[in-house]
Amino acid sequence: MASVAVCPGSFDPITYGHLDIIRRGAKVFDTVYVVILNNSSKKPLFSLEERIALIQEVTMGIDNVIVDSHQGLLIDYAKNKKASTILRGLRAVSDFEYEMQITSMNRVLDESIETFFMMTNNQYSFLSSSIVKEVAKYKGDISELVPKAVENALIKKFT
Ligand code: COD
Repeated sequence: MASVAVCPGSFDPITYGHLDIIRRGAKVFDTVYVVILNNSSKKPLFSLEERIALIQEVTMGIDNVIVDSHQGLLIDYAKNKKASTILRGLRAVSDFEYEMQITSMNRVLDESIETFFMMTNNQYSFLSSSIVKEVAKYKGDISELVPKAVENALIKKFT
């Protein structure tokens, strides 16, 4: 049976850290749904449509990646796509508590769907969408942190 994973996030905007997890996940699973969901503790800078377009552009060469969005629970989306796995990235110990909380909650909602974690690539261990937005806001160089399309979109946002 084909393996299906869901890689969920806010992706506001997608960074090289996210992209690394998506690329590596796409080598492990037959299909990876990259899905934008609502994180109620975050207020996005980019609209849903802008975030989808950016992810589509930077994942264009990865054939088994599908970009999508969902306005509800992650676990319902995963069930609907018949996914066996939720794929998340882990950077530092600071991610652990939050990830454990949402993984446990998702397991209460449906214990048949497993969450797999991939350790960040060392070079992206400090990288987050928030830090990129902060640097872009004050006109710092973000070319090593995000793909060109995202860099241009951020420059436009803060001009
Ligand atoms: N290196 C490796 N991984 C990274 C890096 C990096 N540099 N940066 C980010 N990541 C990983 C994150 O650890 C995460 O796994 C993924 O990429 C996405 O990160 P974000 O920050 O874009 O997304 P989040 O954490 O805001 O996503 C949270 C969700 C939107 C998935 C969550 O809020 C959710 O599931 N919402 C839907 C409602 C729901 O089902 N809630 C119940 C669960 S409690």
